[in-house]
Amino acid sequence: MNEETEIPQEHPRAESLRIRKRLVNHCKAGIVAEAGLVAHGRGEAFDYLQGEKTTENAFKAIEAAAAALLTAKKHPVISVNGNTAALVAKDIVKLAEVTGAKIEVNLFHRSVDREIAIKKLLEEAGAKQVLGVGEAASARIAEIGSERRRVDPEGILVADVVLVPLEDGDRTEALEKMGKKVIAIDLNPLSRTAQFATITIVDNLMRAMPTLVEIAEELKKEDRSKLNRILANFSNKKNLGEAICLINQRLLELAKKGTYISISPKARET
Ligand code: PTJ
Repeated sequence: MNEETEIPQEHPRAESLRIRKRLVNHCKAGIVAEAGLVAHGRGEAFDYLQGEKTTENAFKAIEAAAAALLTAKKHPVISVNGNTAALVAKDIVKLAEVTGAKIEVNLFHRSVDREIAIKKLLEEAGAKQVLGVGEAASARIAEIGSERRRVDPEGILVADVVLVPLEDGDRTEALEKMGKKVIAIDLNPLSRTAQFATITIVDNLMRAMPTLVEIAEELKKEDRSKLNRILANFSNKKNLGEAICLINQRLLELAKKGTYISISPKARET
């Protein structure tokens, strides 16, 4: 799949257009759900509001997420859906290697064909084992209404820490009720997922995942007491509040500067 074609290099939003093209191509290839394209649009809007960069606030959550993955008591699981596979397959594999996490396909718009296509993509990216495909998702989580309730008995069902990049809130709430730590990556700090998760990384998946790999590699060298301290000092409620304030502040600053007011500076002076 060549997502580079047809996007002019000099276009001011070339990178954003390339990512859209990649998602559309992966949708045509049966990896991304049609609804995944809509979800991406919502994410883009929130990314815009946050200046399209990893904030200090997101960095704190990434550090806590790495600590949670590295201190998992049973084993952590990275839950993969269509958008995540299309955007960060290689980082998923790297993160699984660094943290010892298992990789499980778990879809909202479930179809076995799509599960198989996602598994193949992950294997091409280097994954040795991919859970949750077809009959392997033989366990059920009763509290979840959607098709996401079908899980692998060797994966999400028994995991104590689950990373759910790009999610719908119901499953996050159900997994939390089961006593699992849920790490979400969601650009929308107001979403139900963001609000219910144990640790919410309010950042773009494409920036957050490589950073998470890097931080996990660094923290892996530290002793457990340091990791426990990072977790104890992290408050998701506080962090989400800060993420919302940051959007507010940024908009106020932009409005003050008049950056987006379409009158000439001269006219503004008068
Ligand atoms: O592949 P499937 O069948 O599991 O379907 C996946 C989708 C994404 C369709 C499903 O999980 C869904 O409907 O999700 P929602 O409820 O639309 O939520 C997606 C959230 O992810 C929204 O809050 C978006 O702001 C956010 N989001 C979208 N793209 C990104 C993102 N967050 C981080 N990075 C992104 N690139």
